[in-house]
Amino acid sequence: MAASVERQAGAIETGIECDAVVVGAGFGGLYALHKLREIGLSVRGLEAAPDVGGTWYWNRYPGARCDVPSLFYSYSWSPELRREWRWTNRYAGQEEILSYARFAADRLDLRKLIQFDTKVARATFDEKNERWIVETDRGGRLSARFVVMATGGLSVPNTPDIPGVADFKGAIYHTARWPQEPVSFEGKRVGIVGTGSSGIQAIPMIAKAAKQLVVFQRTPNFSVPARNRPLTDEDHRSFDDGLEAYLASLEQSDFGRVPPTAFTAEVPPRDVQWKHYEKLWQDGGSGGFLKAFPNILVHPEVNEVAADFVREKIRETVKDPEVAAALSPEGYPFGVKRLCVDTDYFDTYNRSNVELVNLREEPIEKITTDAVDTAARHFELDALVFATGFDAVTGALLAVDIRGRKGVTLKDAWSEGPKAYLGLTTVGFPNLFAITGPGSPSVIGNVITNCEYHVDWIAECLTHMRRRGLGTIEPERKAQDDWVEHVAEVADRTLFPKANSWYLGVNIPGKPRVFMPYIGEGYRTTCREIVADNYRGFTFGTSAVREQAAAE
Ligand code: N01
Repeated sequence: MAASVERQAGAIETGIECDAVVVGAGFGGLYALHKLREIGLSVRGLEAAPDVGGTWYWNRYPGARCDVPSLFYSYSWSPELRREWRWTNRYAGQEEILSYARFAADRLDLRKLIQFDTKVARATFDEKNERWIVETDRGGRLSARFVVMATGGLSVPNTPDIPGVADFKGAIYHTARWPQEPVSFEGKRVGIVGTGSSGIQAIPMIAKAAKQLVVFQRTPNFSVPARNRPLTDEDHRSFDDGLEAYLASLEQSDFGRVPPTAFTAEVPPRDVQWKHYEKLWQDGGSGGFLKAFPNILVHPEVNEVAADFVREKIRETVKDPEVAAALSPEGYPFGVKRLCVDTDYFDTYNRSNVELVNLREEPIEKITTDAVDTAARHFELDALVFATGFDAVTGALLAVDIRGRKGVTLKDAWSEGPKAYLGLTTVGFPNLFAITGPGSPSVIGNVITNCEYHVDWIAECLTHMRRRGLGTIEPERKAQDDWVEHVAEVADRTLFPKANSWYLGVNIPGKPRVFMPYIGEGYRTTCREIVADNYRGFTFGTSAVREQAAAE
């Protein structure tokens, strides 16, 4: 394998030959570049944005903040990075997380490997030469044995096609494509569509700045308080004291949101649950809630108590009972759409400049030059914010025209839903890896450590291939089908499919309704066992050996 290829600053890359192309320079892509270079591969990164950071580059809307505690939302693999970086808040804001990504890229000297402002348009597998030809929107063309898609599970924004939106003369923003320059809402009448995690974070901040804020809500969401605060020396000390155990637990971690005990655990008495939820509410954060009882995401009776608890909190917080009722999620279980974490979200509806519009009762009919018209009312606005989410998990993978063996497109291969063995590889697309792809824990839990695990797995696999002179890897059809079935079966045993969430792709018109993340326990154990069993379920090609031998 060739030595590392460095980028010529500003040049449009063409004719580059390398071992691996890494698409995306978020946390997954940056670590992939580092790790693959470390094992001796020549690597090249391509990134659509002008900078590193991935989702944290784009999602710079007011209030954007992580809901995984920052001490854990960090690379776990590097003691140096850990020593040299000090988080300031329990939950880091977007700016600080982006600074951390920049710090990691600089400290690891990765920028020279990345071509920024460059989108991958097409990746075609050249069967004869067993290489991927990667073409960019800037006319670049690279050839690589391996392609690592580190394109992120939440990176392609979803903007609903509301009649008249193109006529709106005021400013239009999407939370996932927020401008670089400061946005001022002072003195403005602002409308916001969407009350998922992004909307729930942005609404309190916009409400403080705007003259008037109209929230267009289709589905109320469960949300719990973040109780963000500055980290103290004691917090850092206690994290450091527990570090060894945390790293060991990651190694053993099975990620799963639904533990094996979920199906046998007893139903705890309502008052026991209520008391526990009260403590969790005061502590803040979503992690405790989702693990409060082993069967909380499986047993409807247990789940309903958590749902009642949050509804009660909404009633206690929101002064107008009608608004409180409209904000209360009903008809789907607690925690099976991504649980939101907020700062003063429900309290914001007590402000006199904030109005909630319940789209279940009065759907949006059209947008005009200066207003949003619902079935019942006319709202004149100066600016509109779409907090309408993403084409999640598969969106960024399918946005690239990927063609595998016999010219089959990934779009066709996944027309009935994504099919990937362990969420990493797909039949017919040799040497193409997805980091946090569908059928892996992907967007569940701590995405940074999920990414790290996939990168380590891929690096180990490529080392294995090099040692044995293997040319290609791809899954066997049966192994892939069995895994896809297993992912669905695990989800079907839980309450997750009972909500119309982006986990199922239902937010995107025409997207097959398939539960995309793997939510069972045992993911890492399964991956380890498969490797130990000589990569059970994978087929390796050996033609590169012959090529190499011929060349020598
Ligand atoms: O997107 P969402 P998000 N008309 O899909 C509504 C991560 N994240 O960007 O539910 C009217 O959750 C839609 O309504 P409905 C996190 O994983 C993390 O908020 O489809 N409304 C919903 O209310 C999160 O889950 C953090 O009925 C329309 C909203 O738009 C994921 O990103 C922060 C509509 C979309 O909610 C996505 O969150 C932010 C229409 N036509 C994001 N179309 C943290 O770490 C859609 N909606 C804290």
